Amino acid sequence: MAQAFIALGSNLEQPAAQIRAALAAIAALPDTELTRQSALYRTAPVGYADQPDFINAVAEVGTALAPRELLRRLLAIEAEFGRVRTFRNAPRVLDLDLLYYSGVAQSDEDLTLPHPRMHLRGFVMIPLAEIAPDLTLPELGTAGELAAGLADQGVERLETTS
Ligand code: PH2
Ligand code: MG
Ligand code: MG
Repeated sequence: MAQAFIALGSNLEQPAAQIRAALAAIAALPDTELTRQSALYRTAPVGYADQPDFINAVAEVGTALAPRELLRRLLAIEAEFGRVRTFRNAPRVLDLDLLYYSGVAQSDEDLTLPHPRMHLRGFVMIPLAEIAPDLTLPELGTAGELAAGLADQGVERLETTS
């Protein structure tokens, strides 16, 4: 089994409920086990500011699916949840990004691993550091170290249980 991390985000149509349902959909993937999940976080929009706050979370899975097959299934879950792609960084009911897959470093047109911008984003690194503070991004540092530098990005942990 490989270890992988997935970022979840939503800012439309009851985002917290979308994220909880998406975690269940990930747990139900074939040959895949949901091993850890972060709390839910309320986060200020990054990139395109004129849209509602997001709910974000990060999940860890153990999986026998290859990276591209896992990505294909994540995109299928997005579609099943009614994701409509309009413009870059637009509001969305569900975004599932493959962040990291153990032992894989690649920069392909359809999939770059580790995710090339994850270390800049508080809405990714702060939930990731909650469940995997020692995960090391080559040449960048650990998730815990990187998250500590992003504390000013408007990321608030929600105390409600999922
Ligand atoms: N996703 C984006 C762009 N901006 N901002 C927040 N707070 N959360 C996101 O998940 C997010 C974003 C593109 O995928
Ligand atoms: Mg994204
Ligand atoms: Mg995406």
